[in-house]
Amino acid sequence: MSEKLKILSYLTKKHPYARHAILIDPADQTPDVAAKRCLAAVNAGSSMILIGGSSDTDTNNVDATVIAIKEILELVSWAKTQESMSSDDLSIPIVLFPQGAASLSSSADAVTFMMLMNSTSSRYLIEEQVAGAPHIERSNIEPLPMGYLVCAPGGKVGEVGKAKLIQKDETERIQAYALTAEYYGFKLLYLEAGSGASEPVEPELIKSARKACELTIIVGGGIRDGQTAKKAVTAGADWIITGNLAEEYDDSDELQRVLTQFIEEMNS
Ligand code: 1GP
Repeated sequence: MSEKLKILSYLTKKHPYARHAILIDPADQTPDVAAKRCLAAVNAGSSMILIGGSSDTDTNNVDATVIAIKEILELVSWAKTQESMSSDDLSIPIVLFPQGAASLSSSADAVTFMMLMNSTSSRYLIEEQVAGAPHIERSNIEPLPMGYLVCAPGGKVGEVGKAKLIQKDETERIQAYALTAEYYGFKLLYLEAGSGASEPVEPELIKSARKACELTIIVGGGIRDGQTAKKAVTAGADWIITGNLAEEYDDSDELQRVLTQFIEEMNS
């Protein structure tokens, strides 16, 4: 298998259960705090670390955050090897989820190479991607082809990305987008309600997208507890992303407990 498809195959591999990823916004926390939160998440059973935000991220803060997270995970992984324990559970990919070409870091493992499909701006449909592609090629980070759809309420990313939001009852519209994503050759489809959204993506929208395509479906925005995550999983989500949830906890042990319960509940 090509080295470049390593993370994509990890993400798209069919699992009997849904997986959780923690989203770290480098604009909201120091690299040190981000690293501690990621360690708690990995210990709780999270399967990926996403790094991104819809404003105030740049190569500097993204790079510093990725490096701090890598260091803490490598340290723990090394300690486990010394104790002859398996370190498999710690080979968790660090994936950029960038707001644009200016917030890339060559230290990450991969980047969601995405089209904000329901944007009305050519900037988010194609221009940022063209600006970022040569940087990705030079850094040797793996691009993950992804369709990105912002659903109501949409939040900041909906505004910044000039999205024509997918409303709760627009099941046919989301099906058409899911098909389009598949026809374009994307492998992942991210259904986003916006970070900190008052309501998550409507489960009927997830169901419709699930019916329309075979893509790996990622759902995030406004998910704060395991029961809400479970509804998204039952509707067809393969991955659940939470960002704000972890930011509520400064104590790593408490965060680990909360996320352990969250992951258990979402697959119960
Ligand atoms: C935002 O979907 C993510 O891009 C996560 O949202 O911060 O609301 O968990 P929350």
